[in-house]
Amino acid sequence: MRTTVGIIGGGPAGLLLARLLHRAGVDCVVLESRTRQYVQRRQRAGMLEQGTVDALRAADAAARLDTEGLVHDGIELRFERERHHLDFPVLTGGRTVTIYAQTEIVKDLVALQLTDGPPLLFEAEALAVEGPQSGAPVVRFRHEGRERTLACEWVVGCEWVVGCDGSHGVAADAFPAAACRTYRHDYPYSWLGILAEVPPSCDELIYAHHARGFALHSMRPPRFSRLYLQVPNGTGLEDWPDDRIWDELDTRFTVDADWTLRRGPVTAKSVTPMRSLVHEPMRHGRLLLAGDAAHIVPPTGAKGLNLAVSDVRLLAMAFTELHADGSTRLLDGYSDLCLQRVWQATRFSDDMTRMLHAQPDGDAFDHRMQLARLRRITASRHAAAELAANYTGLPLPL
Ligand code: RFL
Ligand code: PHB
Repeated sequence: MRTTVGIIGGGPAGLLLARLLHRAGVDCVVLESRTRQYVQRRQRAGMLEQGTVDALRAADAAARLDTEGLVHDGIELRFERERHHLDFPVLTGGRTVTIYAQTEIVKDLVALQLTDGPPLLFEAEALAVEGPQSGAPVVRFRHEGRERTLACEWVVGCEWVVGCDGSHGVAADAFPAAACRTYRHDYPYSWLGILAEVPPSCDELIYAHHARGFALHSMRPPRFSRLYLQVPNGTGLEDWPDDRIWDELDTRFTVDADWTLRRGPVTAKSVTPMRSLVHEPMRHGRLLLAGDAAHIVPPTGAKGLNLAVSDVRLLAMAFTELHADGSTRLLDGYSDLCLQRVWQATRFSDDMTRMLHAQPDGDAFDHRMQLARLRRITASRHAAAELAANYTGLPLPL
């Protein structure tokens, strides 16, 4: 098999990149280690920046998003039993965000690619990227992994390889240690997330700071609520029967107002550790990284998927330019351009995370500082506008 751009990973980054390249006339192949069912069911993000929605529209992949996505004009902050609404259009000069699940984006992009797109191989696990500094890097992969015989190994000869293979992928391993650096921070807590079959108890997302820990109310409308609780690292799901989760959510969302959390059957449950990670640079020779393969942010700022989309928007522009006139100008600038935005999103996600979570090793002073930060945001239009500008998404650095 030969192709111009070999894409490892069929998550949102790899699938959107393939769609954009295909429309620009650049041929590519996507290798995805999991099954179609698995990638379409993996519960993750739900909050899309305007730029992400625009990118999906530009890729002609937003038909369902445009009818089923929910436009939100803001978020609610809760602390000390009070509710505070942040009005994004007022604070940002008209910007909004959209609630549409990552599972649905993946379903939409997979369907488009299988109908009229470039090859997308499921159960095709990349094993290694070889020769990233040569003129023709190679991805070794195993297709239909259950057979596990050497004869099942194919070789894709690519002019470029893009690692969109998430935080546990193999593409980043092809960077020589001397040519890269990873910056990492592990937070001392995790999120226990549930999907519940009950209509949301709110019209906008609620970020709640509570002495017992953070809680977030999100949604997968019209029938599902998506909720998260801060829990200690190492928490096992066996310690959290559904009633305990609902009781804890109730406590953390409590306000001195008439508000009730609706309960319903829990259909999915998982625990995710909070961490930040940035891999620098994002290019080595003819190997480029995009999305979670290059950077992870704690989900408190809802930035991970949005960053993945902005990486591939830049990459698609870069390959289109190369295809049109042979210029590698944008490909040469790709890593530096992306990393500017990545570090800003990492900073914002870190600020939100530290401000909203109970700090297990914090003292009374630290807690007062968190409350002072929250009060400042609700009292100062300037402080609120700064949060809103970051939450709704900073512009692409072009
Ligand atoms: P993905 O989605 O992990 O996709 C990578 C794909 O690569 C495949 N793969 C391989 N394929 C072939 N060969 C190999 N060797 C391979 N190794 C891996 C994997 O099977 C997979 O299909 O990365 P991508 O595309 O970069 O997308 C990133 C997003 O998934 C991620 O950043 C977001 O989900 C983060 N995130 C959120 N982001 C937002 O922008 N808004 C949100 O509201 C939001 N909420 C969240 C989140 C992430 C969460 N968790 C679970 C970490 C909420 C949570 C709880
Ligand atoms: C989600 O809907 O899953 C979600 C929304 C906002 C976040 C994190 C997750 O900050």
